[in-house]
Amino acid sequence: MVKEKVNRVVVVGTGAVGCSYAYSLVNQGVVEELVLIDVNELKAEGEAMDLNHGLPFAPASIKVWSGTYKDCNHADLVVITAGLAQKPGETRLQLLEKNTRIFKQIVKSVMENGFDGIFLVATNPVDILAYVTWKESGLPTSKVIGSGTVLDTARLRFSLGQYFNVDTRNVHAAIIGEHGDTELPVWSHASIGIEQLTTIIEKRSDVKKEHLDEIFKNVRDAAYHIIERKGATYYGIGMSLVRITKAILNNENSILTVSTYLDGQYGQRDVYIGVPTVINRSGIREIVEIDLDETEMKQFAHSATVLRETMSSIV
Ligand code: 6V0
Repeated sequence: MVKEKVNRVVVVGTGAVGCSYAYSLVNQGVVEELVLIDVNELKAEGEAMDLNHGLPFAPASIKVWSGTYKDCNHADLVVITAGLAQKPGETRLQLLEKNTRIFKQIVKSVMENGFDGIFLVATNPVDILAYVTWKESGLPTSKVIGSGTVLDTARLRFSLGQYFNVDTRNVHAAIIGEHGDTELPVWSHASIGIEQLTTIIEKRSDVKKEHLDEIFKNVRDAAYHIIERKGATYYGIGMSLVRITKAILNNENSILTVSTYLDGQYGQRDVYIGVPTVINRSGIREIVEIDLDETEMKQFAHSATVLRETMSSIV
């Protein structure tokens, strides 16, 4: 009998982010098999037990277990959320050295077991750790994806939805660049429903560019604000990772601002950074190169330079 192919996702790192992702995945019925791995084996085991007890209420049947790197052999997607989290006042880039060491070990263990699927990286600094994952894995760039500015874009869409009092899903706007302090909003291509934001600003005296700048600042600094209050951020990223997972496993050709490798696009080379990309079952199908205005282009180049400089110290 031919064994039917099932979608298997392996999550490495069952901390707050990994578990929020797993919980959201189970609740949305996205995969058939979910494997949890953590250096703290008991934690992974406990999380698998807890998730299993909710399965009678899940929308689809799913097998969840705490596993080992051997389980990566048949995995379609390995999602890495392992590592150390950002401490209050600590920048994402400061986490770099500690998490790079952890990543090299994890990627090696995954690859040693014959993995030939797609890596999705969430650990910070995500752009750099996606680059490290690509280098260490030897996989093509299309198969190594960072969560990039998908969460930041979601935060912007939520905040603009609040500002204009419309459904956040009708807000079309994006944050690109580093997932961090040098990221930027692409105001030149934002729209509310099908109306360009630039037109709305010209037309409506109550909508001011200063308000939008303030919204962006709050989005950019959202992680700091949340960490000050509750110590970590995890639900938003958990759901962002599920969104990317669906785009991959359901072969959606969705456009999401993930972190991907640039090889000349946007005038940049040899850097992983958040840009709009078309994602499907093969991973990154293509990078969408939108025409940025002059200011945006400069900001983007600055963001890429900061990432490349930081990376050169470790890769
Ligand atoms: P956490 O709750 O401390 O969980 C981390 C987990 O990783 C723990 O369970 C550890 O035991 C485990 N771990 C550590 N080393 C290893 C290893 N070698 N192998 C396997 N597991 C290991 O952290 P949290 O889940 O809150 O955050 C995880 C990462 O996600 C951090 O780097 C955050 O900064 C990052 N985030 C990324 C976001 C994004 O938009 N990309 C958003 C929020 C957080």
